[in-house]
Amino acid sequence: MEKVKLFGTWSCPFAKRIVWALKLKNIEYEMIYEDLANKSPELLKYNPIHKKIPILVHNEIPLCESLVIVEYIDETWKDVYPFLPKDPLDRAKERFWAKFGDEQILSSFFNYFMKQGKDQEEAKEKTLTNLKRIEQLLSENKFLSGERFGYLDLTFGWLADNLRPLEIVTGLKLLDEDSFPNICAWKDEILSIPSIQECWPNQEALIAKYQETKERKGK
Ligand SMILES: N[C@@H](CCC(=O)N[C@@H](CS)C(=O)NCC(=O)O)C(=O)O
Repeated sequence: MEKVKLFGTWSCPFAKRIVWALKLKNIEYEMIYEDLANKSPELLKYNPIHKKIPILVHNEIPLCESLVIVEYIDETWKDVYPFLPKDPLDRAKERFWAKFGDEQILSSFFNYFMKQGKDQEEAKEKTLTNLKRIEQLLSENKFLSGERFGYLDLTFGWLADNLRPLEIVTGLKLLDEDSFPNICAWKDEILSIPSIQECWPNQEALIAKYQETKERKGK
């Protein structure tokens, strides 16, 4: 009998990758919500190096780093809804873009909405330049992984669910339909997948969370 536990928070973009991956593969698991201001002894024991979530504990063995966890899930439950393509070259390409997204886009995206002045301008420029590459990737297929939602879409899920709440709270507009039609259509496609819909983060709760962050920073 498989025993799967996920340590995370409801809003962590990295933990959401794992929630979506488990849902797509129909894997039962126990969710353990962490308070990152007061990390549990289990979190510190299971991830002593980075002390971060998400952590997947499979039959008492902990795994850390969301991209590693997604691949582990894919390889372990390989018969149900495979995420990565079979061809090694296609797999390598998806891994390249996933790494690029985490290293070059994710933090500048959040910085654009959270920072001010010059830092914000720089973050905007970097994010838009790099998102243009993602827009291009989507010019041939409706998903980043091709005709079907896959590994690369999972890794970019943070973009789909955080964009609107952040735009609402800050009053800033990052992507519009004219300049980024493919990414805008991709966001809608993702939401039309029933398993994703079921665990789509509550948008009102995300808005409230970002509003609270904004007010705290403004003080
Ligand atoms: N590269 C990591 C990033 C994980 C991460 O940054 N998690 C945040 C929450 S969203 C965290 O645990 N932060 C706690 C801290 O930095 O002390 C991954 O992909 O899993």
